[in-house]
Amino acid sequence: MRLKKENLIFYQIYPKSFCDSDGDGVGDIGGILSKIEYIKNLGVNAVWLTPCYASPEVDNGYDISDYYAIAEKYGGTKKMETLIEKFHENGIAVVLDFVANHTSTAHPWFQAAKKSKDNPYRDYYIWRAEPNEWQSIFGGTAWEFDGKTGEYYLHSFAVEQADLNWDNPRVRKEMRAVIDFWIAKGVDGFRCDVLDMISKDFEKGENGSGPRLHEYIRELFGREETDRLFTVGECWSANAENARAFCEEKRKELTTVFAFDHLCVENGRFSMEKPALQELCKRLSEWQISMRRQGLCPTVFLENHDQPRSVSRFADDGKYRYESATLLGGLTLLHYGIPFLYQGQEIGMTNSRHESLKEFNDVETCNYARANFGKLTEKELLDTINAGSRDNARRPIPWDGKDKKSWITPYSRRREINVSADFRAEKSVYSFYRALIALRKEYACLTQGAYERLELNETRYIFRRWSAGEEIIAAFNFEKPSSFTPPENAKVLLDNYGGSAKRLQPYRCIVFLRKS
Ligand code: ISL
Repeated sequence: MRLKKENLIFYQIYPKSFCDSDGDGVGDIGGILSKIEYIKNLGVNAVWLTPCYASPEVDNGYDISDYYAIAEKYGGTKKMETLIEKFHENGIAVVLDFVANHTSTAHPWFQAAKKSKDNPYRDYYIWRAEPNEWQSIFGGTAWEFDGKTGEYYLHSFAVEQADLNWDNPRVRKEMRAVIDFWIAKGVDGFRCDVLDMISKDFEKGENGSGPRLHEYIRELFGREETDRLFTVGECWSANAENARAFCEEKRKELTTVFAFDHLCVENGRFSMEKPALQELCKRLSEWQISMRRQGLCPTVFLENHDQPRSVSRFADDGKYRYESATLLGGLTLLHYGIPFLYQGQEIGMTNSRHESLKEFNDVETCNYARANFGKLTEKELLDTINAGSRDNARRPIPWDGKDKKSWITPYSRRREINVSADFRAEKSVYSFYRALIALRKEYACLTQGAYERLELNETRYIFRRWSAGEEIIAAFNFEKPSSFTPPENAKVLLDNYGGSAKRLQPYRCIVFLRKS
């Protein structure tokens, strides 16, 4: 499969919570197979699957114990081969997750490494006699003492996720072999987990963006074997200044990056502050401008498996849920770049509300709860967790409103918000997403065309996209109604309200076309 990057439209699948085909409460490949039609019908042409390799699942698969095997509970490796084939038959490219920074401590490499200081696998990981002050992203120190050998190993995430030592050429060779193995199975690319963390800078005291980062990425993806791949690096350090270093074509590193500034995450996930929609639009717009100016192709996304639901975080998940969800769909699908939708976004799923800490599963959330128990009142603790927990994105997709066995407490609003209900509704979020994707395929100016911001203030955001002979103008009204002068000689292609465009109601999103 070889699609021009600007033409890609991704749908992200979190297999554990997508669709369960055998009733054991865990989503699986059989479930994904049964929903190919649903995915295809939406119009996307690529999927990214989060890890479903063999793993103790301390971090839901981001703690891999065998890079060469798909866990049996998901259906095993053969089933994955079938899935890749079926997606391809339907014109959908398949991107797998590549977890490069760490392995599970259950991985045979780590099991060998901790046997003794002179074990041949010792240097696959990062050991120190004395820990430094680095903190784990999931809370607490990033170093764990190993009593047997008397040294500490680095774990930037959970204790059970040991950081690999990429300065060791044998590690880099192993990781190239992993990539090549999955290429041979037919995958079209990789989403690379926390890729900017693989080179550490101990001198500067920075756990990432180290001096050899770009050398390592090139070594992985600058090869003939990897030439046709789509590669996207999850790079929290990526910004307008350094993006070129990651994804300028001639550098032979990555196709694109996931940067996070637009999601307004600087105060941490458990802050109760709700970012203004205007701020989201401002940052999205600035990212568009700087990436285009540099000839780079950005990703455009509002959700993934680590983020709360965008309708709850940036808009209104109550009275205006449909309008909010469709407006956010417009923001994702009408900008320049590669859109990524996250499962459930296409039916307007909101955050899930839970009144007991027992109903949360995510390791980061549980660590936060433990660390703050007694420091915050129970209500504060529950409120912050309900707003920010990664579990918001991980409650199983409610295909219908019925209760089923599931590995995690189900989505609290499943009876009201589910796929069957959305399909039956007069105002279907899925249908609007489908229409947006259809526009993206029909009008070349949306994929190839220029971008210009026409208006951005506390009331609304308006931009235009254009190329030879056609221009699309997209208007997004925020919470407060406003009066509007529709563009002249333009026809309405899509509208989440309908009726006169002279008054823009809360969360209205209208798309106009003007031909010249
Ligand atoms: O968003 C974050 C900071 O609070 C973290 O949740 C997140 O861990 C970070 O974005 C890195 O994410 C990736 O690597 C993690 C894994 O838990 C995430 O699911 C993954 O997307 C460790 O592999």
